[in-house]
Formats: sequence, C-alpha cells, structure tokens
Amino acid sequence: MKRIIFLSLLQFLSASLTYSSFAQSAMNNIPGRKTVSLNGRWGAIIDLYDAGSGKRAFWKDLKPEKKTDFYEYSFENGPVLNVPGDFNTQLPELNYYEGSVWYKKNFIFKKVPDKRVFLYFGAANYKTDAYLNSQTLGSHEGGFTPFQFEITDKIKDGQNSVIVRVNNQRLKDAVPTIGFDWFNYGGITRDVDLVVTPESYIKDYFIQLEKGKNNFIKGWIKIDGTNKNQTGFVEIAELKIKHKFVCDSTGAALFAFAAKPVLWSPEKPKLYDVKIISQTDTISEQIGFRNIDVRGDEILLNGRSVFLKGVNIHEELPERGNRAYSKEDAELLLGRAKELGCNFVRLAHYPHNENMVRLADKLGLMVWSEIPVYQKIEFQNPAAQQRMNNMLKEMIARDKNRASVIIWSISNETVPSKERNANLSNLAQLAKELDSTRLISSAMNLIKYEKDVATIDDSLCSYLDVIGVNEYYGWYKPWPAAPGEMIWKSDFKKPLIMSEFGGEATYGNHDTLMTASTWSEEYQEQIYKDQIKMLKTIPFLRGTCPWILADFKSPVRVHPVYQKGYNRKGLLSDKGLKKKAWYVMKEFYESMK
Ligand code: GCB
Repeated sequence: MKRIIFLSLLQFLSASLTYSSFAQSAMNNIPGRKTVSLNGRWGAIIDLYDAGSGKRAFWKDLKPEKKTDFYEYSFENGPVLNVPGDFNTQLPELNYYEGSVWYKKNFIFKKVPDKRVFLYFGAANYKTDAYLNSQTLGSHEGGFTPFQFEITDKIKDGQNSVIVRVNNQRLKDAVPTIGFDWFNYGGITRDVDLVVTPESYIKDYFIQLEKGKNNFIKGWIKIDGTNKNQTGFVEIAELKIKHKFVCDSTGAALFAFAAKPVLWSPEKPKLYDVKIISQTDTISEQIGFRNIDVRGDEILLNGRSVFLKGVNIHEELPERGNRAYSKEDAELLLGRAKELGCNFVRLAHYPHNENMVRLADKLGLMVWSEIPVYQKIEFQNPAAQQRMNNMLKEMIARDKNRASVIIWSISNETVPSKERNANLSNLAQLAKELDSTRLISSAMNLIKYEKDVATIDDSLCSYLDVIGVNEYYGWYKPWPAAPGEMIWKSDFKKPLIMSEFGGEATYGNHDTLMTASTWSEEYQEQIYKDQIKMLKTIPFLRGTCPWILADFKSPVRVHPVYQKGYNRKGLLSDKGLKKKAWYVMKEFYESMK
C-alpha cells in the first residue's frame, strides 16, 4: 500500500514537472497563503486580428521617446476591464467576442529578502500568455484550472507591470472542442494574486482518511526550494495531533497516523483546522475527513449507503447572466441547491471556481467535479490528449483536500471509438494514481433499447466506479415505454447516477396542451413527474441530477421566441425565478428524508 501511494506521489510530481514547459503546476491552498491581490481594474486592448502578438509586441508596452517614435497601441486611456470577470459581459462590443484581449495592471511591490514570489491565476479562458515588466513568463492552456509563474527574479522593488493576453477562440483540438452547449466566456475569469513564499515552501500536500478506515489519516507533503531535507509536523489541534514527518532529498514526505475525527457528512459537515509546519514554512486550512467508496451498486459515505440528491450547475449566475467567480456567487448558486433539498451537486462541465468547492465543504454538499472532455473531443490527436491529462492533473491538484468532492468525472457524452476508449481509460487510471481516495465517473448516453428494457451499453463503464447516464425522455427522445414500466439493466453491477434529465420551458409560458413545442412550464413539469416515476423503479440508482439548476446562456439555442440565446432547461429561469418543475423535484427530494 505504502509503495502504491509513494509511486503515485512520484508519478504526480514528475507529471507536474513535464507540464511546466508552459506555466508551472500551481501550488494549492491559495487562501491559506500570504498573497497580494491583483484583482481590480486592468487596462485592456481588444485585439481581434492578433496584431499585438507579432512585431508590434504589445507586451513590450513601448512608449514614444524620440520625436519620430510612434506606437499604434496603448494600454492607457482605452477600455478598462474588471478582474476577475468574463470580458463578454463587461463591454457591449465584447458580447459575442471570441479572440484576444490584452490586459495590463501596474502595481507597486516591496521585495522581501529570501522570499519567492509567484504570479497566480485562478483561471483564464482559454489560452493565456503572461509577461512581467516586458519579460515573457510563459503560457497556459485551459479555461478552468489554476496556474502560476515564478517571478522572483523578474519582480522589482517599486513599480511593476503585468501584461496578459487571453484568447478564447474555440479550437478543434482544444478541450472542450469547437461545439459546446454553454457560453464561451473569455478573459481573466478568476482571481489573480501575487503569492509570497519562503525560499523553501510547502508547495503541495494531500491529507485524508485512509480509504476504508475511519480512524486512520494518511497523506503526503511536497516542499519546493533548495532546503528539501526538512522535518515538520502535521498538526490538528482539536484532535490533539502533532505528527512528525521527514522529507526526503526530493522534498517529499509521506505520513500516516491514527485519529478519530468526527466524520464529515452532509448532515454534519465538520471541518478541522489542519496545520502543516515545516522548518521554513507553515500553512493551514480547514479540512473535513470522510470516506467515500462503493460496494456493489451502492455508494458508501463513511461506510453507509447514501443516495445523492443532486442538481447540475453551470458556473453562471442567473440573476446577473455572467460567469460566477466570487464567494457571494457561490453562496447564491449553492444556496439554491440547498433550497432544492440537495446533498449533492454536479459542477458541469468543467472545474468551477474554488469558492464553490470550499463553500460545499462548509454546507455539506457532496460534489461531482468534471473536466471539459465534452462530446466531440479529438481523441486521436496527441495534443488534445495532453490537454485532457493536464486538466485532470490541475483539477485534482487544486481540490484534492476538499471533503465535499467525492467524484472526479473524466468526460461527458463522448462517442465510443478505439481512441476514445484508450484515452478515457488512461484518464481514469491517471485519476486513480493521483488520488486513490475518490470515485471516478463519467456521464454517458449510450443505452441499448429492446422494447421496454434499457441496457447501459458503453464499455467505458468498466473503467468507472460510478456510472453517470444522461437521458432526456420526454424531450429529445420519446419515452421508450410508459415511465413506470421501463426496466433498467446493467451488466456492470455498479452504482448509477442519472446525471442529466429534463426538458425546456420558458418561464411564465403556460399551456395545458402538453406539447413540447410551446415550451410550457406544464410540459416540463410533466417530464419531471414521469422521470421520477421511472427513477423510482431502478434498483441500482444511487443519485439523480436534473439538468439544470437555472437557464443558462448558450449561443446554440437560437429559437427567437422561446430560447433567445438561452438553454431553457433550468428549474429556475434566467432571472432565478422558480418554474413548476422546481417544486416537483423539491418534493421528490423532501420525500426521501
Ligand atoms: C446534454 C449535455 C448538456 C446539454 C444538455 C442539453 O446532454 O450534457 O451539456 O446542455 O444535454 O440541454 O441538451
């Protein structure tokens, strides 16, 4: 066992290294570190034709000096954008924009001897090139995970300037690829921080109960810097624990000790102050301890069978119609999930901002976290493969200490092929190597029908711990049989989560004709009633996630009367108002108490 964990640790660390050809893999627990926020107002240049990337080199930020000098750009006196925040909803001319935007921020910094400084981005969609004081820092690809650049040698005492180009063009070989059913919000969508650390700092750590044991804590830490051979302690004062660790020459240490924490659960989301103390650094945060496992077709939380009462959520605020990013946004979104009676949320279809999972820890909401391996990914393309792997690593690296996160999802509705199967089995394997404590899942939609029998039919399921199925009976697909009479079969003997179901309704549209074409709340309500009738008959069903909490922007939804650029499958409208189906789902969850 020890060998397996240690191998995984080494694999994890070497994996992080290969990735550093661009940005570095990011340190974890930013809220627990000494930071200087670079959020706020940034000067911007909208660069549709990418003029600034070539000879004109906007990142040099040149100013005319001689009489004959002129430059056809300036970060001063132009548009200003708020960071964090998608750029599309900040300026009318950026509404449907997909291209490059340059950002610039000046800041004053006081250097501290022997400290290292990092420039940390919570996320920027999709491709980022970063520069400090006209020097190249590096690039990052992927819209939903954090990354960092070390700037210790580049940052100056006094005035500094950071310039970033973010490009949100959809690309065939990207992850996600060109087509997806959500709004392609671009820009620096999450926090930007300067992080100041000791020369040798605790870059990363993982701490959780040993799988299957509720009284034994295990983990590892990783120190980065020149002083790697350190000793230190894991301290959980409330449990009277101060456990010593000794790092090896690579800065890695494994630890394990007996402990009897109150277990984290939706009913009692107990969190402990956990402190990691090395000779040169100390970091702390609140962490919950719980065990998540499967036994046959059951999902076990702390050894007891649970049913996941979930809802799908996009990272978009219905009330404001923009990318969500803040603690307050997380409170609004997860508050609605709690109000619906949920103990579980599926954060679709990409890792959401860190406030969401940190709040889920506090609220006792279990989380399904997913990478944007969505539908028609170019699985045969090695570049796309590398992107998927990086995203998985970055998602797990950031959130592995969140008790709320119980499922890593590796994909959504991909089409089986030799390449897909090979890639997804590799991803499942990688996820297990990086984190052996959680469950692996994926949402798929391959079902074989024979009269009233629906059989789960995707070989992908053999790599998963939990099967996710998206089905839209009553909307995209007529009911194969009367809802209460359908028979679900699976050869996999694994738990099933109905990861998507539902239909569209425009808030306030009423009609008793019960036809889909009028987008009525009544028709959507009936879909939910029928779904619940069917769901109740599935013996191996262990969770439900209606699609979706709220109507969300999607440029593929172009019906001029009913959709107007929104996917209308929300239980809430685009203004957060409750549709009839909301009450059906809420009643279902309440009946399960
Ligand atoms: C799906 C997708 C989801 C879509 C949804 C829909 O199967 O997973 O991203 O938004 O259906 O509304 O069609």
